[in-house]
Amino acid sequence: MAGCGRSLDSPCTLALLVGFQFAFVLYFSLGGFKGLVSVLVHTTEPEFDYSRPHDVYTNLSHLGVPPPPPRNSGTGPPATGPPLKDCQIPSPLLVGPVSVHLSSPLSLEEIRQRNPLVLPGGRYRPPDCEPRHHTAIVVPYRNRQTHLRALLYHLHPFLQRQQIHYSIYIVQQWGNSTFNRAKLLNVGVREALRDEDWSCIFLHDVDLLPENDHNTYTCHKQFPTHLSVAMDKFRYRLPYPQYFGGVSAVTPDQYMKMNGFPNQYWGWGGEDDDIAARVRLSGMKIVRPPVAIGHYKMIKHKGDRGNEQNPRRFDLLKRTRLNWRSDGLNSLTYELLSKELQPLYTNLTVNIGEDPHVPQGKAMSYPRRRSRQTKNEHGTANI
Ligand code: UD2
Ligand code: MN
Repeated sequence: MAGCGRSLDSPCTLALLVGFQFAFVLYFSLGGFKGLVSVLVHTTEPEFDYSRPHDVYTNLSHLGVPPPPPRNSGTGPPATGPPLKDCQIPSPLLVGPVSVHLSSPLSLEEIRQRNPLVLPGGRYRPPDCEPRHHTAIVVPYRNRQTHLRALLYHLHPFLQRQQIHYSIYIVQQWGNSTFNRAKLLNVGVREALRDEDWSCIFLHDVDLLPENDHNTYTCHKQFPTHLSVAMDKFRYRLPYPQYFGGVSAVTPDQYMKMNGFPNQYWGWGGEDDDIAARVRLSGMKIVRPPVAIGHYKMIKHKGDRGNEQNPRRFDLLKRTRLNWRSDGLNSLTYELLSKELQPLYTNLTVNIGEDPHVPQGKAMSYPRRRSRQTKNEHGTANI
């Protein structure tokens, strides 16, 4: 070719060098190999700008009011209005990233005032459209008042914008025995299903706050879902592929199929991995929202008294394959001490029994139960 000699300063060699330099700069400005791949092979991962989040109460004043009922002629059965149209998918009220305030949440009364459409028991149904999803949110709980207020402040407006029919259940472990998260979840699922034919059940840590309202609190038809895929605590990455802790969701059918959750994990750890193993052993798999959507913040906290690391968790996990059919929903026993419809949640106080590995009398010093007529932390009497 004319002009393309063999010497280093030939125009061809120079053009080649400039070309390489340009490619090199482009490669790194696109974020290396990963970035290059995502540009060449167009990925469907959605993009959100988390640096400019919306207030979590945005659009709440736009929640529709129900159409007025038709006038009654005076005789005959009360008139019912025309059926509501189905809620839109996705909800037109969604805003994407929302800001999360972790410190000094409002009082329960102030939160109630900011959520006037929430009914006693922490229930909500969109007033102007027929919801397509019916979700119970079950929170295992003991002695985390500040976290509970932060969760309620955040979750109510978040869920109302999603236009779903929902209710929040706080399953409070009564007494001084070791905490048992998975057993409390079993109780919550069973009690919630006594109330209503929920199509989806969320298992929700009290200290996790979702950061993007496109992360809808609904279930996958076939498989259990793990929602908290990107937490600030783990630098917004999934810590390991089978991870199922934090926030997850099952349909009642999926829950029955895996025989619920284990009852034998007393203390911190292991139960989430057992649940993930049950999903696999019962022939299902875990599905997840994209990392860009499944953002959560966890309220920082120390370990709780009465929820020390469970030293038996590794042994238990080795036996999940043998135990999952006999330990779970079909072996669940508990005593429901009270059920109260609080303004922002349904409170279930339950006696789930004692950790069999802690000798009696060595449990932590919570006030022991004298009679069934005790006061709980909400100041209401347990019946
Ligand atoms: C991780 C998991 C959690 C669970 C736990 C091991 C994440 C984000 N979460 O949480 O799902 O698998 O490890 O058991 O990875 N709780 C109380 N009172 C107590 C103790 C616990 O209410 O005294 C409840 C509360 O809802 C809390 C949850 O149990 O969020 C999990 O306990 P944690 O927050 O102490 O454990 P953590 O953050 O290591
Ligand atoms: Mn936590």
